[in-house]
Amino acid sequence: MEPILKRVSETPILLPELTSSWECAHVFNPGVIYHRGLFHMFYRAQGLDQISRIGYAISEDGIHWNRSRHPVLVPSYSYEAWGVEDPRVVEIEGTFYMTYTAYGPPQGQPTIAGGAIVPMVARSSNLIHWERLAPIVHGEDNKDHVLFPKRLKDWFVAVHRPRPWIALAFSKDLRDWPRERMVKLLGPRDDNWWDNVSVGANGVPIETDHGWLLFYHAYDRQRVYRFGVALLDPDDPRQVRSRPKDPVFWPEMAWEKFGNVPNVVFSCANIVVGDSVYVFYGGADHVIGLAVAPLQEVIDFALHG
Ligand code: BMA
Repeated sequence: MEPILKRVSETPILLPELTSSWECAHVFNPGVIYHRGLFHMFYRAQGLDQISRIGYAISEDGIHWNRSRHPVLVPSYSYEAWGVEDPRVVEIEGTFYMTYTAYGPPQGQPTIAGGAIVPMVARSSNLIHWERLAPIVHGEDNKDHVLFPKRLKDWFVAVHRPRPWIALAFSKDLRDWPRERMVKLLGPRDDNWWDNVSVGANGVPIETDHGWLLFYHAYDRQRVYRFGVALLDPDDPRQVRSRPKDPVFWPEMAWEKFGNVPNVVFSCANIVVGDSVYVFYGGADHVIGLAVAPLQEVIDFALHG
């Protein structure tokens, strides 16, 4: 089997920066937005203190990057004192939004090993200054959250992950996400070889003629992370229209198999530029890679794969 997404090169497109205290250890899991002819990348970085910050870089081609010396988002409150992680970025009605995971000392019960995570939403008018709004939920193991690029029937819609499900949440103001409106979308498939343990959304869902194209990641009992796709109903994304059995991408290169965490490709960005979808991803929680495919091929696979 061949992956549908093809790497643009045998090497990563972004590496840790050895001369920097905050990004010398790992750079991974970037969110990317294409705006007025430039790719803007927001990437998770760890340095000497092992705390995640969000770095920023720009590029004309998505391959060669100019990075900022300073991070654009750093832990600023106790609930994120251990790191701000896995940013996903979208523009809705002229405003930019970043969804990221805040990681900090447990406030009440720990929700993941050692601490608490909170799925946060922040907003910006210029991509540099980010204002925190609110988390989608509190006090549960929930992350991998990302916003749809437009309101649907007046509601902002978020994909999130109340383990082990990918679910949808709805909000009128991006601050209050009523529990009673949350619905499960898709979960691990017990009997399927690659997505049988855990699933979570990748980047912003893509609007196509056949519905919302959702990229997601999953791992199996060996903890190998891979990407798959699903199509959601164009008018009612709570309905899953198709979900192929096989993945579209998986670790193959040495820098995806070995690193900080082995056998991980993890993506927060699948953006359409021209006729192609660009999938930016972390390799082994250590470096950043890029894989591309014609959008039509991914849609065909999502429909018939
Ligand atoms: C998940 C995420 C990612 C990470 C992955 C693999 O839980 O939080 O940040 O890339 O684990 O280690």
